[in-house]
Amino acid sequence: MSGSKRTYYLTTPIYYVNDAPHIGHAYTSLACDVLARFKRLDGFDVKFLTGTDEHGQKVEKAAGMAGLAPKTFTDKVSQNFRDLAKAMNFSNDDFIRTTEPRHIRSCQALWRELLKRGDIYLGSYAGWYAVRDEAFYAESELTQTADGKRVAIASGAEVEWVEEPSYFFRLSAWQDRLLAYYEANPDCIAPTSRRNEVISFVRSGLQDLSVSRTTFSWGVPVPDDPAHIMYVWLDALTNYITAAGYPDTEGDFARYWPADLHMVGKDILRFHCVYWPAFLMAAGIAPPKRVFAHGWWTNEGQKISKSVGNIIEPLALIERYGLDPVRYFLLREVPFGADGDFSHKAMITRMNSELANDLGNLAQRVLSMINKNAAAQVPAHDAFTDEDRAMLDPALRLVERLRPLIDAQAFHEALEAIWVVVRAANGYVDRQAPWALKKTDPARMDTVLYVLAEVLRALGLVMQPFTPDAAANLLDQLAVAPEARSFAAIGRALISGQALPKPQGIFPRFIEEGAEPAGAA
Ligand code: ME8
Repeated sequence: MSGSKRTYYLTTPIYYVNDAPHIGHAYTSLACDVLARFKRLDGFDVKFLTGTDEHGQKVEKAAGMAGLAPKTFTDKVSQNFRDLAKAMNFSNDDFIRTTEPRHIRSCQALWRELLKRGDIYLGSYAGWYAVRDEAFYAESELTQTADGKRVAIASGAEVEWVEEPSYFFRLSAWQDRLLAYYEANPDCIAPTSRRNEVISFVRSGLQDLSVSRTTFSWGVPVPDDPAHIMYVWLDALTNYITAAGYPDTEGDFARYWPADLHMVGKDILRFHCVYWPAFLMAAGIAPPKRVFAHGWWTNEGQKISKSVGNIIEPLALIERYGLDPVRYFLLREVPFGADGDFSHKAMITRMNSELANDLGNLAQRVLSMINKNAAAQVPAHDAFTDEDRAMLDPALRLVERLRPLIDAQAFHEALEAIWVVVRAANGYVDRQAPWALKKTDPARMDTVLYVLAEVLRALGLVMQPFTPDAAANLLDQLAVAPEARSFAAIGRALISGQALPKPQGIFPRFIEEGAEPAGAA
């Protein structure tokens, strides 16, 4: 154990392997990655988990369509999600697959615990099931389409009638305790609109939940009754404790559980905020501290779907715009929690006006002036004027400003807070006009450039979670030592006389094809 370091355990949903990863998957994991990096830089002992959800009818069907045995299929498709994590520069500490032995052991241990405590009983199920959502629906949650199909109102997924022997989880018995848990933990579901949605769903009454299936076999066998496999959501949710070491409740489990945050899309709120805390409380395990449900992306105004054929592939975006601009865009464009629309026009505007013009140009101007006029060294400085202080202080206090915003998952506000400083620095350069001071007052020019170099250092530090490569590049150009890049090192000011490398751009402009001068390329 690493002593007294505060821990922070956060998770992404584990993604179904029936599909190739798309922008929505990248988005959730990106938000977690930024949080994980922020917390590590802020001195926390972080555990960041992601992975793949590989059991259930939906995956079994997809394997069948691909003409492969489920295990062969899931081995192949799970790798796509690992590749995505690498391509997006995600810093996850673990990648869990629900087909792993550690997970099967964990699910079966949880099952035994629930059975022992009387919260699981054998019965039979007759009702509606949507394979696409892997969810049971009550009659009142369904509607009929124009062509006579029965679909879930919430998701539009088609349902089928299922009748089979089934184990049930006594969810109905947990209604009051769930409501008491929400009441006692005001931050356990965010944003507030989602919290209200969950509370009103639970208030409306809960029915016992079918937690096993017998009509197919791709799942975790129920202990001592292998004709049943566990309902895929009971299996999937359990991943969060498996990765913390369950059923061993010492070591990592004692250190990291309860999780600080489950990040999810709004589509899977009920599973995480109703079923999951009920399963855990029923097994005598503490529920997670917080679930944040973010919004959904559409593509140029349209719902993203395989059948429409408008899936946005993260790899194609990265290839076109570069990784860090894509990471920046996704968290800057839309208030985190709300739905958002992806458009190439918006991507290019953010990339060019904010990254290239505001921050990229600032760094380029300052670093090349230092290179040319301050002997390629961190400049010397005199006492700071009030204007220098008014520039420096908010920059050096950015981490304090960002902490509560990151804890609230308000990534867009965090970036806006950083940009307040970026814009102030551009204004400061214009007003101080260091190029003009070169002849009239070179010592003052040095001080101004020193202030700006310090501001760039602060910006480089706080941009690390969002745009890790570009931030590292900026800090390299300021010769900030690797051990001086944590947030605790914000007070380690640049030392005058330190040699600096030759400047290079950090955020290139995006030039649209066809926008080049005629004859170019
Ligand atoms: O639900 N916009 O897996 P899944 C934003 N296996 N986010 C999106 C999105 C979009 N258009 N589309 C998908 C499952 N997502 C289960 C989870 S967890 C114990 C089991 C993201 O592959 C969003 O995070 O269908 C959503 O919750 C998740 O992908 C669903 O991924």
